[in-house]
Amino acid sequence: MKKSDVVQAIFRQPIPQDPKHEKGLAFAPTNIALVKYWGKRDVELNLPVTSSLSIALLDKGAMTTITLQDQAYDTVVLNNQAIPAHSEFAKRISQFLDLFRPEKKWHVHIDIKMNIPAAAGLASSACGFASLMSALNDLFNWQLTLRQLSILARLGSGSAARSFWTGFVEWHAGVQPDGMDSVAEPLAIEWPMLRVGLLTMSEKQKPISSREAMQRTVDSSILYSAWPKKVMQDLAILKQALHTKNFSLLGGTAESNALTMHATMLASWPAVCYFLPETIAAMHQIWALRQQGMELYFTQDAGPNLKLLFLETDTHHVKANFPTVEIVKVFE
Ligand code: 2P0
Repeated sequence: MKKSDVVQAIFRQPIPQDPKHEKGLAFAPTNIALVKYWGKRDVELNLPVTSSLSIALLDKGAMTTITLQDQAYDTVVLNNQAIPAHSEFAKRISQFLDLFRPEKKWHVHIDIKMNIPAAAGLASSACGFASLMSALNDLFNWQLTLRQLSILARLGSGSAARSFWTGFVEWHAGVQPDGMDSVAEPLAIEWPMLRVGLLTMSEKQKPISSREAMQRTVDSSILYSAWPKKVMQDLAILKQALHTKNFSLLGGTAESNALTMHATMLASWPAVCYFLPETIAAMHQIWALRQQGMELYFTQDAGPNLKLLFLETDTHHVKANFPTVEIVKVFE
């Protein structure tokens, strides 16, 4: 099954190619997985081995503007910087656009503004592809549903499937080979006291992309066989924590899930290690604070930075212990 087959199955008719507005514009929030997506059962369609569950960061994400242009190529600007056409990033975007223009009749100028560090493990591809997909939908007035947008954005980047909603979002792994059931949906649970703290150790480009690291883990880590079981358990416990508003259970489950994911990576060969000395030092600081009774947990994605998880009542403690932390509300 190819990506273009999925696009065809969703549109069911020739894709409308006439823009309805001068510009397509959309914002998508980035999302932080509390139970992670790590490993694909279908590399072409970005179909995951397991389901995952994330929380959206309300006002952190990507704003994408698409304008048609009278050129035979696309241009991409990220945070006011032109991206070279031959770069991996620009090629990935153009190939994604090709799915929606079988005859290559149109080309676009894409302006992406992200208020998160790109490629430092802060899910920039998630909000990037989600906002790109929504902006295309806006430009051509395709009137796709959020479910359809989630499936289509997943073809660009797996975690983008979860970036169409705020709050808690579950991406169902699905079982169908065409991935029509591998779609995200929001959970009807709010937790206004919940806070996420972004603890940035490095904004440098990561040493290995999450896509490559994920594949290497699946291909070479002996620990990977335990991962689906761990995710299944953690998803059940996390949902229980959400329903009962048990913060220790939420924090502990998210932290343990992230550490297990990184353990599977460390057992890959060559080893995938996203920890910097500063990452480990911060972990020890968090564990020491927990020993003193503070309800503070962390999660970590494919980068050296940590995301702190805590409740509003601990905000001043967190700020006092981590002066550089950027605190983000996750509910209005
Ligand atoms: C997640 N990550 O659940 C996990 C945890 C990183 C660590 O999804 O190849 O950029 O585009 O499907 O979505 C990052 O991987 O990978 C990711 P592709 P993606 O958030």
